[in-house]
Amino acid sequence: MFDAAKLKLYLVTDPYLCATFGLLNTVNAAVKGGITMVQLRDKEASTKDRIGVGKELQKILKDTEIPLIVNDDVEAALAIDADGIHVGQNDKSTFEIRGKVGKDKIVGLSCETIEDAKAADPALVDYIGISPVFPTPTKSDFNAYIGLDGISDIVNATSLPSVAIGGLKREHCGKIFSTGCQGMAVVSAICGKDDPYMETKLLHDEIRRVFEDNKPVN
Ligand code: TZP
Ligand code: MG
Repeated sequence: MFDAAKLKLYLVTDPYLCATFGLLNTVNAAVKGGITMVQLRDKEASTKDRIGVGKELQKILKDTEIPLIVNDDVEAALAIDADGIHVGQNDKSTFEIRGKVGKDKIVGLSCETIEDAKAADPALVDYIGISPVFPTPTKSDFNAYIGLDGISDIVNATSLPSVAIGGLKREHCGKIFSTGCQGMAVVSAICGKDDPYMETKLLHDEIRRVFEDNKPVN
């Protein structure tokens, strides 16, 4: 049974943005700062390379409760026995993905519309990624951005837990969580920052503050 609390602060890695500080160093710092889940996302890499990086990430995550999710590449995810896989609407069907990874792996599915969310089958999918909230240079292949209001509409269209992504920064924490989704996923709010540990910690502390106050911040 997937624990939706893992979605709270979800780091999606970008090898190019992370290049200066290093991908592994960035994830290490983010783990210390308080991320709750991490996704290995590298659109250009080979399966072999993803397996190599994935294994290194598993060493970093070894003594933590932080799941490692692999973007798109089922073969790499299975080869390293990752915790799960994240796919988009244009990837293989979640029926096929679930068939390949078995019942125990986490399966995430990107959804850009209410229709996408309604079509996500809770028997096959563990969580949905709602995206993109705002325009972001980190992802270009999307139809329209959905804004904060759009998140609630998609949240309300499904019983699945959800994580919002796309242009999210610390100042959005309050509003993001008041939409009803369970988490925020970020790339550039952590990757490519001079101090990924501090950026993560500030995000983590802000999310905790939002939860403690139980009210949105401006
Ligand atoms: N999926 C939807 S938007 C996005 C992904 C991977 C990129 C988000 O990057 P950032 O830097 O957090 O805006
Ligand atoms: Mg994909």
